[in-house]
Amino acid sequence: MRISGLKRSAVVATGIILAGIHAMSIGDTAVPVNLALHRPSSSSSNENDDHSTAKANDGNPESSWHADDEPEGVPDWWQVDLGKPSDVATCEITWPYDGMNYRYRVEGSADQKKWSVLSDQTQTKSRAAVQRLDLPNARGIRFVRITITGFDSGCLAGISEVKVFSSAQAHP
Ligand SMILES: [Ca+2]
Repeated sequence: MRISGLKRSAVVATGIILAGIHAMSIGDTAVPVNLALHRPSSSSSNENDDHSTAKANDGNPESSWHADDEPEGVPDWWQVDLGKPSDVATCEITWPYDGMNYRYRVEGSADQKKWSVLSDQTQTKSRAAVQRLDLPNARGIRFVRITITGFDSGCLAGISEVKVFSSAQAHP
């Protein structure tokens, strides 16, 4: 735990020279750590390199992953590897289009074999570009997968940004 704490703090405190213990206390108590940032990602399909899977967790809401639109009628998904099992508390998804309805499901797994539904948004009417979800049952989650089950005509299957947090501090 001590080693992982130092690693997280090192990321948060980039550019700031601090003693190890001091940095750890700042990282663990004050600044929420996005567990998904720059972690390895994969997807069902990919439109092109400009909209690669990595664009959905590069920290930039202006860049986005786009799925290929073929074959039609098959749900597309995007997945991130957090690197180790974590107790996840919240997830924030930013869609490429504001004012459009995306329907989706968030699933989690420790091993990519057994998956559980962390949040079912397949019936949502929301048109908010930024969706913040509480995930009360996300224990020991290493892989987070978002499956897009439907969306308004005029937009496409894709994600601008996914953030995953292990504490309630996630909400800005
Ligand atoms: Ca992005």
